[in-house]
Amino acid sequence: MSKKTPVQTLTDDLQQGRLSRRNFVLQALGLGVSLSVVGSVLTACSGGEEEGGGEPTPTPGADPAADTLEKELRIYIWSDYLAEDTVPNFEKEFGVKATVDTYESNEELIAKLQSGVSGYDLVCPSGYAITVLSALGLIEKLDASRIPNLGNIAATFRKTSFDPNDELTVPWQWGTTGVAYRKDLLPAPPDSWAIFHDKAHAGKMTMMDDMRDVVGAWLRFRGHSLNSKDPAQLAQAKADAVLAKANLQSFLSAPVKAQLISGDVRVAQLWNGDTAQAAAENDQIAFVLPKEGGSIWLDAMVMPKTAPNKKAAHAFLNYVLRPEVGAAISNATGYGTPNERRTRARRPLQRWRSWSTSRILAPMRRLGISSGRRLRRGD
Ligand code: SPD
Repeated sequence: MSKKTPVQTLTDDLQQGRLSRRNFVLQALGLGVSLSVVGSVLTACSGGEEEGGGEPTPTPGADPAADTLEKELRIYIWSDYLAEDTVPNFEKEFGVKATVDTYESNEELIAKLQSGVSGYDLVCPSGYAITVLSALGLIEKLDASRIPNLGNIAATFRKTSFDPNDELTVPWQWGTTGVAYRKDLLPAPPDSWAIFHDKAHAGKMTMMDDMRDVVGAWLRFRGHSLNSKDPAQLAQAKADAVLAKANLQSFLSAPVKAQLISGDVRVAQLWNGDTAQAAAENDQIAFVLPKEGGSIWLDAMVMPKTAPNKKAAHAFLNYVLRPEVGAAISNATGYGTPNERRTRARRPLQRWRSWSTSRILAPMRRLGISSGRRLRRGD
């Protein structure tokens, strides 16, 4: 009889109710299991124990404007994920001084929150990272009565796998992961993840500093699900990733934009919006979803349990859900807004015409991945 690995034992203990979700996460991370795998196991074993780590801290008053806000707000968010005036306009209108710090990966964010001393009021993880933060009891339920603009969110972005009861999250932006490339430095657009195995571009390519997206790309390359837990499929994805690594300049996410613009990098695994931002600086930059498929993801704002300024945090969430504020963020970032309320402010989105949702999602539809249904983690 084959012996169980420590991870299988943990998973069995979680499934059989011998281990709490929180202890599962702590022990699995201690064994070096990646966040994305931890998130997948938690989602697969969801049900029973309540997510969100218990009762919310009460926030008095039903009217968001009824009581005085704290004077400060601290936000921790991905780089290049706000419009220039999003925070200054909030500060002016609400009399709150806001600080924004940035990170480049979900792992960086989770490590900061696990340290227990972040002092942040709002953070913006991707779906699978929210599952992990929730199981660790690090995030707080939101007080919906303080966010009347929740009604502006399209149904597609509600009741997600990582927040099935809409208690923890306010969706921020959604996008896709594919390949950014320099049209003038390649003979033809790369149409497959195989480009990263091509020695002809060795030293001129990067993949992202993102375990889920890198492993996901190589799983898709072989026709497997992004959520595969099959050991043989994962071993093959690892072998493909190691093969690609020999050709990579580095593993780099948003900061690769500067190298794409300069031409130091000509092929980069990247998100559509960051690619659009780079293309605004250099029109030789384009984006493609490989024929094997990429990923579609959703990032959402959540409030850490330790947030010192909870009322100001709720006020900010309600503010960014105004249609014109959401549209301005999308205009600046090139990503999709989950806000479905129409606004004239959406017109400038034409700036991103070639990056439009329908254009980007067309190849996904051909692969049977439709934007018209609720998002599931890893779709
Ligand atoms: N510049 C902001 C990019 C945000 C990307 N978040 C998505 C991560 C998907 N793994």
